[in-house]
Amino acid sequence: MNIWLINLAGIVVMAAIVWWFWLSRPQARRAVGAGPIEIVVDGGVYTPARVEVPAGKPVTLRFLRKDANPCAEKAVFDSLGVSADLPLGKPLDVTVTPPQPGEYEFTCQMRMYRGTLVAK
Ligand SMILES: [Cu+2]
Repeated sequence: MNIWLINLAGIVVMAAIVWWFWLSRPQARRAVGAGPIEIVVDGGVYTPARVEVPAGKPVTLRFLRKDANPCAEKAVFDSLGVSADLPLGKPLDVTVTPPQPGEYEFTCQMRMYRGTLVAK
């Protein structure tokens, strides 16, 4: 095979990896209801990855981690000063209070898993 073609294939794969982990924007969205909001941690994505919540009120997110990869072991709400260790296969409730309307990101410690709290 042509060496340039091989290089090109490598670049395409790297671009796809960069896009998947750092650039893609999750579209899933769910409005808050009563009780904890379940978020599944698996396959490199939080499901749902976008959660609408009321601003100024405590909201409980129930993380269910199915991914054994150490990459998935933390949920960090950087802007809210909250960090949680997620047990594998066991739900963990994390309560946060977004102080005002806006978007609050939550991620794994390496920022590969990424989700957004949308406070309204
Ligand atoms: Cu990670």
